[in-house]
Amino acid sequence: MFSKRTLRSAVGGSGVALLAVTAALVAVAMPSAHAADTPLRTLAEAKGIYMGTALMANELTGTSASIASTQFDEVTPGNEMKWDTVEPTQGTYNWGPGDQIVSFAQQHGMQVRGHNLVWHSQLPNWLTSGSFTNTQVHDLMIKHVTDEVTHYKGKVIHWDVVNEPFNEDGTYRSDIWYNQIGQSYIADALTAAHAADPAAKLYINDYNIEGENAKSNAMYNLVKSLKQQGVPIDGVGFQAHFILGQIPSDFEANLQRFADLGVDVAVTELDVRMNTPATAANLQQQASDYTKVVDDCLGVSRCQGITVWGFNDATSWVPSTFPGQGAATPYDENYQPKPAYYAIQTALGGSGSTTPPTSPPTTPPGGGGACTVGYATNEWSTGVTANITVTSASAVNGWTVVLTYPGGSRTVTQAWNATVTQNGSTLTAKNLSYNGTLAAGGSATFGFNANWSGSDPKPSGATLNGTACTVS
Ligand code: 9MR
Repeated sequence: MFSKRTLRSAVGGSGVALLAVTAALVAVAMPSAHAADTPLRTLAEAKGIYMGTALMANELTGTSASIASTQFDEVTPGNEMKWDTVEPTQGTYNWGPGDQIVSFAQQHGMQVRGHNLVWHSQLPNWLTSGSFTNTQVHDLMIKHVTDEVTHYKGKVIHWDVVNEPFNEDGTYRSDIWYNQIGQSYIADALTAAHAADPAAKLYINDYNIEGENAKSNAMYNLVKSLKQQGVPIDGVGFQAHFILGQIPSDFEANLQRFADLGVDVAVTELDVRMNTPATAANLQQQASDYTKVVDDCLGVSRCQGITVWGFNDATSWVPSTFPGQGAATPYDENYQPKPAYYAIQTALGGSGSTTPPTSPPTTPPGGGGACTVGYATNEWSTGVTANITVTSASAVNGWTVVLTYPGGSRTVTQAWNATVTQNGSTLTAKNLSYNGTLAAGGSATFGFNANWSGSDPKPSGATLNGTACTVS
């Protein structure tokens, strides 16, 4: 099941406490556009990886918040943790925007990828035009890294410590860091970040390193040398800003050669851009491209997860940077899932369809009693994904399933295909508009994600519209 990877908690430590005290009664339902799908995050977790998205502070309400929190279990702030936002004036920190993303993540059981600490871009003017000496630049970098990682200690699980250090030909990028500190800035930044939060996983992140080429060779040699020197480097982020139909055929092999150096790998900023307006054929090609990326990550046991760089075409960075191109993400500008969304879903082991199963089994499982409740879980140290199938011997028009637990403490954070309310050790699931009618012998499936502590036993009892069911 989770053979190759350590399944990580999808919940930040403080998020657990927050949810436990606030959520005595929870009601959650999926947005209707994809209500019948098992969320990507659930499928990803079952495969031992995370499924992330970039998100900006102005996307934390409404439809975008609802899709992001339902479908994804990791968030990368699009801009809110970059130097120009965090330290707009020397030594004065503006944590507000980044904190907003972190608390959204905690409320929804999502991990946070910190992005980023040392980069050539989005630097404040005071730094770039400050005429600092080389030593001063070094000390400013160390202080910024230390202060930011300390501020988010325990809240950010992955950090892009150094972003985009290389040119396309594999030489070091000529920026303030390399020019004034030399290549040792990379080891120094990693070392400072590790000192500030020894538990955070520290990455170097870059684009156009997905296939084997001069740039990825340079990254490979850097990581190899850092490992040999004992510098705290945990992973390499492959941004994966792709052009339609141009996913490198050796992406998986390249991920594997980095993994073989003893580091984790992750797809950190995935999108696949095309000329706009998109054609149906191009959307299908894009779906194949997304499938390949998911397959490539799943093929490498040290691939920790995949983050899309924005989940919808409405807020993607692509059209403003590449005029005439766009449509790069899994959801369209109206927040409707595209073929790419279903491709990701399928590649992660889901059904890839919005249509709920309609053909009931010919024989009701469970020996033909009034109803059966199949209860299957994927459980990790603090969380659980439960998938439930209720089968009714007789036809019903509208269903309410009550699950009674013998103990344990759980807090539901997400639900799909049902509205789930919680009261102590009782969970009540009611059908949504499209799946309330069951023929005799028919089934409905629904599920939820929950945080738990102490223990997480299966339900000891279940009812369907008040009638006792067999729990299996
Ligand atoms: O998505 C970010 C966009 O909103 C900013 O305008 C842009 C400025 O450079 O940065 C975007 O994110 C970049 C990321 O931080 C690093 N890799 C490339 C991404 C796309 O430019």
